[in-house]
Amino acid sequence: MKTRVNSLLGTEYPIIQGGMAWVAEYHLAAAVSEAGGLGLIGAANAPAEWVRDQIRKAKELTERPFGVNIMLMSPYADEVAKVIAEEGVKVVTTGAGSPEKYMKMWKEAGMKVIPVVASVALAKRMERSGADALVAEGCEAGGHIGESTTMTLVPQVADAVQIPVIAAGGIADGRGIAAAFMLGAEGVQMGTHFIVTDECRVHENYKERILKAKDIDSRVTGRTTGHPVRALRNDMTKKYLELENKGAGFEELEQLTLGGLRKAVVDGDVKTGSVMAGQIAGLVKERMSCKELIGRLVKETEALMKGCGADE
Ligand code: TUI
Repeated sequence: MKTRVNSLLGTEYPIIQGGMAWVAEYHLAAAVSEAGGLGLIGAANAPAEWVRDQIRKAKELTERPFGVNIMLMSPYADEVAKVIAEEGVKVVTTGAGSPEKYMKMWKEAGMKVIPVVASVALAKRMERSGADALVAEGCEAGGHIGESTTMTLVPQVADAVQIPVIAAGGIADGRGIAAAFMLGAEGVQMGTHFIVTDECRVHENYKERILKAKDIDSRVTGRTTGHPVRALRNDMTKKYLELENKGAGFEELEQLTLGGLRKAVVDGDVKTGSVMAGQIAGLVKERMSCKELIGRLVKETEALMKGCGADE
């Protein structure tokens, strides 16, 4: 499992943990990096000083490289963008927008910049503006999503750019990783499976909801508002979709999800909170440490890649 992504990130394996809002805090990020992947701290909607504190705490737990994910719709995005450069973070990934305006500052700080894209058009734009690699995220992913599936997006992005492509959305085991490689990716980003690891400090109810999820248990809310979000079905998604079908407006729908992720992650309210997770939740059946998970992923992938020229 050696690709251009390992050398770019300075990690043992080309496996990135997604920068999940509220979920991806420093304990998880440091554990993933210690296990040979790239851990990410999810800055989400948090203020810049919270992010600075998280970075410093992660550094106390690991000397290995880790990154920060910036959610570009955050009101604090500008400040967070500066803080991560000041703190010497090695890798930044971005979501829910275009990070062009920060690119010069980050490159001057020697950072590796990896925008998450959901289209070929944005992929090309990001390459032109100096991105080092891309995460091509299909709509099987949890949270805020684009239109295309991983199966269709990854090969089209891989054909459109020269920089390495990291596949995300719908990957939780070695079969998914090997498949992503076949589609032209040189690395993967995974979220859902990392939520149930021992080092991930979300509420037990959140983990249990993922472990019990079936293949058809996720729902996409917010298609009508232009902010589609995938989460596991519950009272909240049911009500949201009913209202959406009745033509409810943005304000009314927003009331249903306001603070919903915090409610699920911190308070364990998986009935009315927002249990963001990918479609692959149905495949996630076991808890383990980040080290065990990454060890298994690597073993499974390498077994499948034998005969594909990987070790020849
Ligand atoms: O960003 C994500 N996933 C997220 S962000 C998030 S925080 C949130 N919380 C509550 C409600 C809504 C969001 C939860 N999950 N993934 C990366 C991603 N980026 N997926 C899709 C995109 C994307 C979409 C459109 C990136 C760029 C884009 O267009 C930008 C442009 O300017 O063309």
